[in-house]
Amino acid sequence: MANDLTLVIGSKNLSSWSLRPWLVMKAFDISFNEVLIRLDQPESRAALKAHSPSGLVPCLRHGELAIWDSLAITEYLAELYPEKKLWPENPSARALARSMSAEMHSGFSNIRDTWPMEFAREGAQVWGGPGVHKDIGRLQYLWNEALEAYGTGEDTSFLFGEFSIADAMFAPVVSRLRTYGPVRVSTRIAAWLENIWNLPAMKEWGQGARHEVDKGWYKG
Ligand SMILES: N[C@@H](CCC(=O)N[C@@H](CS)C(=O)NCC(=O)O)C(=O)O
Repeated sequence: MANDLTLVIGSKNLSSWSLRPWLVMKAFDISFNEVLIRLDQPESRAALKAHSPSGLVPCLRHGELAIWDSLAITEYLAELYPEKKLWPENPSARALARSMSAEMHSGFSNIRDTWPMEFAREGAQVWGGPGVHKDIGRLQYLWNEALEAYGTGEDTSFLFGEFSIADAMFAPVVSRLRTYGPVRVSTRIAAWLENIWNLPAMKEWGQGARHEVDKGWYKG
C-alpha cells in the first residue's frame, strides 16, 4: 500500500506547507514517492496544476485520490496508519493537539507573511515588528501549555510527549526562528526547538534545501 503514496511538494527551501506532511511521513516511517516542483518559475503554475487539483502543494496522491491540503493529508495518514499514533492517544491531548494544529493552519499570518520560510538560511537577524512578536507570544503560550500538560518533562520531550502531527505543524516556525530573530524563549521551549531541529527528517529536508541553494535556485 505504502508505495502507492506520492507526495507532491514544493521547493524545500521555501515550501513550509510541504514540509509538514513530508516530516510526518518521514518521522513515522511511511514510505512514499516524492515529486518536487520548483516554485517561483515561469513553468511552476502549469506543473502545480498538473499535480494538484488546487494548484497548490503539498498534494498527496493515493491511487485515484488526491488530497491537496497539508492538514487534510496528515489526517488521512492518521486514518491510514492508526497503529502509528500520529496524533496523541489521550482524547484531551488529541483535542488540544488538533486545536493547536488548526490554529497554526489558519492563523499566525504576521509571522508567515513577514518571515517567509528560507530553510537553508540561518542567523539573518531580522526583527519582525510587533505583529510577528504578537504571534510569537501566542505560539510560545501554546507550546508551553502542551509541554507543561503533556510533555515528559525531559529535554527530549515533544509537545505531547512523543512526536506527533502537532510538532510537524510547527516545524516551519522552528526553521523561521533560526533564520530570523533572535527571539528569547524559555529553557523548556528552547529544548523542544532543538529536538525538532535535530530530527533526522528535519536534517534530511535541510540537506535538500541547501542543495537547492547550491544549485543556484535562489540567485538574483
Ligand atoms: N492551505 C494549504 C496551503 C498550501 C500553499 O499555499 N502552498 C504553497 C507553497 S508552500 C503553494 O503551493 N504555492 C503555489 C505557488 O507558489 O505558486 C495547505 O495547508 O496545504
